[in-house]
Amino acid sequence: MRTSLWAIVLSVSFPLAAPAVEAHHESKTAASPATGQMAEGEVRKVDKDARKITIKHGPLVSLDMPPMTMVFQVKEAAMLEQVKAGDKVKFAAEKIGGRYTVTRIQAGE
Ligand SMILES: [Cu+2]
Repeated sequence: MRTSLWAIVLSVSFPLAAPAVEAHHESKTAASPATGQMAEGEVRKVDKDARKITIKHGPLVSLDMPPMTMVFQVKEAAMLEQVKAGDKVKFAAEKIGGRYTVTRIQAGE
């Protein structure tokens, strides 16, 4: 347990140690419009092997979808480590390659 905690500390602190790289990216303002598109939902099932997540979601304005329970792909497998069944989440989804894909997700408080 100690070892993995230390690994997390290392990986989190590393980007902070390189602020010069970030300064070159002036993309913060360009990325901000997506922030308003986070939808609310509740995780029903996480399938790490298939890289899928079942979410009971509220209205998805970006996908023109009413509230429902459905299965999404996830963009990165690591996203499934951040949430578990029963969690209330905020997430963003896009249609990528014909599949509804969660591009960002965070557990709600
Ligand atoms: Cu849906």
